[in-house]
Amino acid sequence: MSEPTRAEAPRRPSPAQPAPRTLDQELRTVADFAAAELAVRDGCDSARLVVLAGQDPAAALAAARQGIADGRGPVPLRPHRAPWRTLVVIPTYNEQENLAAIVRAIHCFLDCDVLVVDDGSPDGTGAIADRLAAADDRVHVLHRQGKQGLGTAYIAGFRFAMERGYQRVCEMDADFSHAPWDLPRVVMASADHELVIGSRYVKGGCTVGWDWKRRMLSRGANLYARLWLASGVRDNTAGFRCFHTDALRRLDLGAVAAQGYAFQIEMAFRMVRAGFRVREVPIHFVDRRVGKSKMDGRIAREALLLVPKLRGKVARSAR
Ligand SMILES: Nc1nc2c(ncn2[C@@H]2O[C@H](COP(=O)(O)OP(=O)(O)OP(=O)(O)O)[C@@H](O)[C@H]2O)c(=O)[nH]1
Ligand SMILES: [Mg+2]
Repeated sequence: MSEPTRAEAPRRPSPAQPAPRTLDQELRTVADFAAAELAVRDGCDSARLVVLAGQDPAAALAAARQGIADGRGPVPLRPHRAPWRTLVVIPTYNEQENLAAIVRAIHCFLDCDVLVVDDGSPDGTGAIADRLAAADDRVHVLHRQGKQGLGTAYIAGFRFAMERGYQRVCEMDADFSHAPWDLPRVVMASADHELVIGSRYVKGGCTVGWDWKRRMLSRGANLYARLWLASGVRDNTAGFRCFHTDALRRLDLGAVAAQGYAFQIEMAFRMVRAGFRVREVPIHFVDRRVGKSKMDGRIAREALLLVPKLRGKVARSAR
C-alpha cells in the first residue's frame, strides 16, 4: 500500500486555522425577549438569535436553522404572539419587488395585522397590496392618490389603528432595512413604554451597507436633533417603531407638520414632551436590497428647518 499523498492525508485543524464554524455554533438560543435584548446589546446579531419564548428548544432551533438556510432568517416554529392587538403599518412607494416578501416575512415572525399605505405607486405596488389583502384577512390596504409623503402615510395608518381598536401600531419600511425577526423584540419591549424605537445608535445597534456619505447624513441629522431637542432619544430618525395607540390618542396628530424624516423626529419629540416613556432597543439596520431610496434633498431640508422650531411649537404636558 502506498503512502497517502499530501492531498489525501486527513486534515487536522491547525491552531492557526480553527475549524470552520457550523450553523449551530453560530446560533444563540435565549429564553425570552428580555434576554434577547441583552444579547443584542452585547453584540449578538439578531439574525442568529433564536428566541424560545415558550417553544421547544430542539424544534425551535431546527426551525431557525431551516429558516436561515432558505434565506428567511431565524424563523420561530410559530409566529410569536404579543399580548396586544398589533397593526404593522408599511408605507409604500414603488416597492413592487419587496412588498409580498416583507408581508410574508412579518407573518413568519409575528402574529399581527399589516396595513399597506400605498401612494399610487406607478410600479403597481398598490395592485400587489390588493392581491395580498384579498388572500389574507390580516392584510389591509389604504390607497392614496399620488406621493404624499411618509408623515401623512403614517398618520393615516395611526388613525386606522385607533379607529379599529388596535392596542399597538408599528412603523416599518418595506425594503427589509428593518429585519422582520426584530419586529417581535420591538413590540414585546412596549409593555411599559409608550414608544419603542428600533435604534441604530444605542449599544448593540448599527447600520450595515451604507457608504460614508449616507452614514454621515444619518449621524449628522441625529446629532442635530439631539443638540436642538435634548430629549434623550438617540435615534431620532429611526423608522422602526411601536406606539401604544392609547398614547397616540392623547397627541394632537392634526398638528404634526413634518412629512419626511422630520416626521420621525417630530413624533419622538411629541411623545417625550407629552410625558410618555420611550425605550430604544438595538437593531442592525441593513441598506435596502432592491428598489430605490426615496430620500432626497427636500426631505433633508425639511428636517433642517423644522427641528429648531419644535421646542417652541410642542408644549410640554404631563400624561
Ligand atoms: N406611502 C408612501 N410611502 C413612502 C413615501 N416615501 C417613502 N415611502 C416608503 O417609506 C419607506 C421608507 O422609505 P425609503 O425610500 O426606504 O427611505 P429610507 O429608508 O429613509 O431610505 P433608504 O435607506 O435609502 O432606503 C419605504 O417603504 C418607502 O416605500 C411616500 O411618500 N408615501
Ligand atoms: Mg429604506
